[in-house]
Amino acid sequence: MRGTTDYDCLVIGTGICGLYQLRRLVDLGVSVLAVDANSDVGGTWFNNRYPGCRFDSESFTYGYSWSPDVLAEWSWSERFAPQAETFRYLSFVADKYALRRHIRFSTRVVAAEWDEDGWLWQVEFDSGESVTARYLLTAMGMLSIPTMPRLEGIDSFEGTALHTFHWPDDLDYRGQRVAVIGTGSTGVQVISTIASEVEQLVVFQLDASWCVPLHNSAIGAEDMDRIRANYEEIFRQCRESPSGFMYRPDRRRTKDVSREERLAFWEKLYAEPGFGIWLGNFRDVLMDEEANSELSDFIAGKIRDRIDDAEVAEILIPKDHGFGTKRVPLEIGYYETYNRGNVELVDLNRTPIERITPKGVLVRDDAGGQEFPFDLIVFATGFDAVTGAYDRIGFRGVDGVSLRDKWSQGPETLLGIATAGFPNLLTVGGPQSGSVASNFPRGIEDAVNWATDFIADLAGRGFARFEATRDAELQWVGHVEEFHGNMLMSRTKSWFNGHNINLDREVPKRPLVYSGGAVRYRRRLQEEAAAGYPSFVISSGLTAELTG
Ligand code: NA7
Repeated sequence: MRGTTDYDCLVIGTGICGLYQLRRLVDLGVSVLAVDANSDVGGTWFNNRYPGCRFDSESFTYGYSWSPDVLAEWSWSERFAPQAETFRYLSFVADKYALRRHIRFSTRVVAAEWDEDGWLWQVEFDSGESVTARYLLTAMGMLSIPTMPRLEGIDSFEGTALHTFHWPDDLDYRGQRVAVIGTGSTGVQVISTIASEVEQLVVFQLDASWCVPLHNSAIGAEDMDRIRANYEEIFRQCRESPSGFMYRPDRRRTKDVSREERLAFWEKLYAEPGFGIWLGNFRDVLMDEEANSELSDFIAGKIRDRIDDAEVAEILIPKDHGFGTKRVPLEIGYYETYNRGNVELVDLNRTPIERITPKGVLVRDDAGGQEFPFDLIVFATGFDAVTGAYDRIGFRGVDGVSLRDKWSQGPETLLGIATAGFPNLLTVGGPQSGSVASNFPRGIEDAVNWATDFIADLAGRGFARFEATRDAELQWVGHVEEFHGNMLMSRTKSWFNGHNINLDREVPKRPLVYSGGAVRYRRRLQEEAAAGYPSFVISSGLTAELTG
């Protein structure tokens, strides 16, 4: 054991991942501090308070599976719970396990430097304070750094302008003239929620999203009793599904059945709640162009059916990617919103934004330009996804190497949980892990359990330093690339691939997400542990170095 430290473990972030990680480490009996830039727990569910923000994962498959007490005591009120309820849920868990006393809130980590002499992380906060920890665990979420468009005049606007991530609780938008820029999952939720309450809503759309109905419903006391009695089976289904949801791809290929049967199957999926039409579809629809194209035509038909104005419908049908090859937003009456008299759609591919003016938004059109006046401009323009939170912290590993430099072409990780050259760092639920492209909580429970068992194992054997080997890391990155390359998703301009026009950087060359599925990911983690962690060099500092 080298230098002494303030803490055995430091956890960055107390969202759904960090809270559980904290709970496991407290339980393990190690000394642990968690820090969060926010003033309370909840991460994504603390920050995103925009109108309409809610799950599109079923509430009862998003909640933690690890606590029988929480499962017994907590009741969800809707199949897809709104943000406020999810925040309450995480707060309830924090209270129940008295986790807040281990958390330093309103504290942002700005730098983390590996000290090779002491075998410890020196972690610096925005307050200027710093602490040391033997192990550093990052639970920073994958969409925690919002990005604003780079538009001329953006600071000149005299009304209210904000990113959806920073929506204040007391913002009254009723009766106002509102712009929403961006039509991903967030924009779609905001638009359909506020349209009936504002005087005028203008939606500025770059590329359209393929949206399908959420079909939300209330969960009554009896429903909740049934869910509770069924939790074991629900979580079993999630565990056995590649997506981590209850939906499993149908074993058939699109062309295994007649066109009538396919259409009937798609009608059924379209009428059902949740992600079934995306994740429970024929097994080739997200990999085979022809299969995907036929499904896309089916969804396009649904969009046309729901919109009165044929021209507006055409603008809302994506032309640059097939259904499901980007994150599919689930919606409540989204398309019908465009049938309202107070809602207008601006296609930015035809009439791009020239600038933000003191009064509103100026677009360039054939006639020269048109200015839309607004009281409120909402930027639903997405995030510096997956690696953004890592890039914002000055991580320095062995020999002072910067993580930002190492990942400048995209992340390189071992099992999405460690990276060579950065000893004693566990990127829980991080880039290239199984949680990123699947039902997040299901994936993070696997990662947190693995990380905790790893630390317990190291402590039990008197080891104080671990580092992923470069060979094992390259193998994992190759494996991630292979699976990613098979998916049509790998070719789209989406945050899954690090595409973001608001950032001054190239699109990463390496995948940010693991597309091999949650089942395979869990198996790989388990194999690594069962084999005694052969992908790491593990050292005690007292005896000769051992390779795991
Ligand atoms: P997304 O899915 O990244 O969507 C961002 C949207 O904003 C998307 O429609 C973008 O168009 C649009 N955008 C981004 N920058 C601009 C500029 N500069 N001008 C106009 N339009 C722009 O983020 P969300 O917050 O909706 O969803 C993130 C995840 O949260 C979601 O996937 C769920 O997992 C929960 P583009 O697509 O680039 O053409």
